Amino acid sequence: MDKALCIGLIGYKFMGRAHSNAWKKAPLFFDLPCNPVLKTVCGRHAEALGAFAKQWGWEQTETDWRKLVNDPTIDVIDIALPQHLHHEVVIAAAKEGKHIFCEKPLAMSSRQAEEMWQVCENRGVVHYLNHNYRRVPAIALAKRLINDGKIGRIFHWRCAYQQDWIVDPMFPLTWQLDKNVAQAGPQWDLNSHAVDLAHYLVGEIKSVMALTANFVKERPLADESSTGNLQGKARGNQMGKVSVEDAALMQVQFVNGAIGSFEATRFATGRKNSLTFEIYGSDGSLTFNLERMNELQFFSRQEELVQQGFRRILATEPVHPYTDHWWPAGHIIGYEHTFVHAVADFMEAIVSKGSIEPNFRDGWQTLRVLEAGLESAKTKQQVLL
Ligand code: SOE
Repeated sequence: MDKALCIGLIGYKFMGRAHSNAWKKAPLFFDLPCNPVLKTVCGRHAEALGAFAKQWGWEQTETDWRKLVNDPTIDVIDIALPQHLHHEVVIAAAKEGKHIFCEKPLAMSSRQAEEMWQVCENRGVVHYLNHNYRRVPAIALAKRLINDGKIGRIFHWRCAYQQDWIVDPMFPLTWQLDKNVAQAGPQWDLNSHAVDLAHYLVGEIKSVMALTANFVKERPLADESSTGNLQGKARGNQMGKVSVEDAALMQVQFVNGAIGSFEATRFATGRKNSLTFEIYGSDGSLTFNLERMNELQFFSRQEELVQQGFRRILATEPVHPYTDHWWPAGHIIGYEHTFVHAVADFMEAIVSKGSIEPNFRDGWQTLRVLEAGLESAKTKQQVLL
């Protein structure tokens, strides 16, 4: 591992921490073709940024993202910002020839996403969109079983991504609830993950019918210095309008004939970060629950009838995707490991001059589905893609 890859990270809250951890851990657990150097972290508030850099081992700080993007010593721009800032940063970084690791959702619209994808392709830079759940070992195993024909023809996809962090009506109006910054609510934040998984595991979507709901119309304005980690404090008594949906339901048809449903909400009281999916096919079925992320439930019609039934595969054996890099067989891993897997695959793609998925093309395709969902909810009509 002689080649150094200098990283410039923009953003230092929840995702900034998750990404920093991944850059640090990857060389300890993976035999990488290059060595990531935590060079510069960028953010607006110098003092908080300095403390973050010290804690996570970033060599230097920068408060102007344009200077970071123009810095010739930087090889990779890692974007851990809210989505309204992605487009401008990606276009500038790609034009400087930087490889890009970007948090989801990719952009504010599929039009922006398409431009980001095209500019990256034209400049020949590696572009990765961090739908990290593809790199949960149990989900990568589901993909392998599907590819190996164990499920047969897929009939049904059923997915629910449920959280409850804004169920309190006095939870403040953080950026995630502001359309100008977030574009949409759980349809963008949560269904982007779910649609990415559906594309990965089932296939392309050709039509959408949707419904959205807004349960709390106004909330106290947020004290921005207190936001982060899906938390926040009110600035005072002043209220502001919630401009995104609180929940979204979609029903879809896939190109391959399967049908599917998506449920995304921040109002599922008691559900913290629950992502579940079920896939039913002609030869077998798979179900997954992120709250038990090391497990995959598998039903096979190939087995003798007398012993058929859903069985739990613990995806922690050395034969399972990614797991041989961690602990001895049977030892579970967690949320943060998926970011390490992403960073390791991304570095491999850069050094081999290859590509990685999901990338900005995948992000564009996902945003087209999410936009179709919002349009359908508005017009109460089915939208064809
Ligand atoms: C908030 O809903 C959030 O942090 C998402 O933005 C992440 O992508 C997901 O991994 C956890 O929940």
